[in-house]
Amino acid sequence: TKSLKETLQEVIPRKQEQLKKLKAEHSQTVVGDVKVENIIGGMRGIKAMLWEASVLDPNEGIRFHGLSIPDCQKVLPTAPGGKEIIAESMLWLLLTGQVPTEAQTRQLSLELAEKGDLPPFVEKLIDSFPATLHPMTQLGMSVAALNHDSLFQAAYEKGIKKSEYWSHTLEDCINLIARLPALAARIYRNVYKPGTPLPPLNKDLDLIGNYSALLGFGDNHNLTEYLRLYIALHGDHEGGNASAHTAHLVGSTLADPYLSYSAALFALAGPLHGLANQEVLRWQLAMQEELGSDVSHDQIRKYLWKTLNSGQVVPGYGHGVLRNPDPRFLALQQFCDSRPELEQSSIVRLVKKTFEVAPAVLKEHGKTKNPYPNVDATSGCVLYHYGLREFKYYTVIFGVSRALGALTQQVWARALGLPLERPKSLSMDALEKLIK
Ligand code: FAM
Repeated sequence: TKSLKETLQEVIPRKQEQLKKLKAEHSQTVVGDVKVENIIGGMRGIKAMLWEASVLDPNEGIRFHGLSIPDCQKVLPTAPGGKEIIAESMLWLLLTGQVPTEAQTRQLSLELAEKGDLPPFVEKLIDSFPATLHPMTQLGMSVAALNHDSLFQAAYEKGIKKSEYWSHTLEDCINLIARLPALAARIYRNVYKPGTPLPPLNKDLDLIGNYSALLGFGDNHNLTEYLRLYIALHGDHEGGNASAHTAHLVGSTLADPYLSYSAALFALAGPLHGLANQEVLRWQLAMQEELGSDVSHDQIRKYLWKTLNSGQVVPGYGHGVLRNPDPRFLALQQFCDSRPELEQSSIVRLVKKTFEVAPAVLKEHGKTKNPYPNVDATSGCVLYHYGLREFKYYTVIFGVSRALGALTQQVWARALGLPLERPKSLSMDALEKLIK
């Protein structure tokens, strides 16, 4: 079976050709205009960067090389004995644009398990963090420290041709993804279950099968399957979201993938981005605390207005691009609908009931361009139901996942020879001079 690298060796020249043609024939073609509202509004909606693996349609949601989430659930290989898509088959699709065979998927799982051990100094670094240091800070610092072993950086210092950047980058990316389960699970064990043993990586398991086992949930088949789906779905969401864009920008300076992804994790740690899944649980549990476990639509409506009138956002709702319910939200809800014990879970039911009233409230409130749920509105409730209750850890799981998309782009940005990113900034005075 053709390896990931051999498959990329075939695909990359075709995409390089496509870029060359675009440059030759269209570099001066205008694709949109820039208004003052874009400059002062966080560059919302400006078409300004290349990102190969996925494109986000405001109404339809994400497509990975043209495949919707239901398409992926039909064609991407699962774990042995599992039903949900897994990190390895999603990573293969993101990187190559092709659906891997079962054999290629198993080969990649084995390679990741073989490369998953942490350097002792990183284990000591993680063990030195106080349990009060936020898990996302610990994750970002530990990923940065792994740059100690960056093959791209070592090769770059020796002097390599631009045409070789992508293969050294790929090696770093595979090594980093392989190490995320041990890294993220060690943080979880230190903060929440100090002293419990961490099992060695199991060569017969997929990446997230190992991650679930290291978290101590290996015997919970449903939670392991949920983590597989959760991590496959959160892997990539176009290039402009804060974590993906950060990795892309930092990588464009030829900082290695470890430094680039570490930077991305600190973007993910923001409450308006990845930390929202923590904030959703905090908000849902506070609502349950106040209203009891069998909450009516009207009580939820009142609670939503209380949140809004106190000047807070409703976490898990709204989106910078989406203008419909997030298909990732719908896919995770489907996971719940297909499992009776989840249908009866009070926290899962509360998320569902909130979805039945929140859009109308946000529409009436009148500010949110997208009054519908994003993936964070539901991603944590199943973890909570199955006993992974430490919701300050939830964004770390998101951080394990987002590596799939952000690191895919590191390989492609190097393979396409994309330059250093450097948009033009203006002061308000300069802007006023420009528009007068
Ligand atoms: N609840 C209350 N107000 C909201 C809101 C929400 N869920 N979403 C947006 N708004 C407000 C927003 O604060 C802004 O108000 P101001 O003019 O007073 O600043 C107004 O509506 C227009 O904002 P927008 O254009 O609709 O949204 P943005 O593109 O500026 O921001 C989000 C997008 C996601 C940051 C925003 O919807 C939000 O804060 N959502 C809640 C936090 C959240 O769920 N984030 C996770 C997003 C998820 F996709 C992810 O990255 N993991």
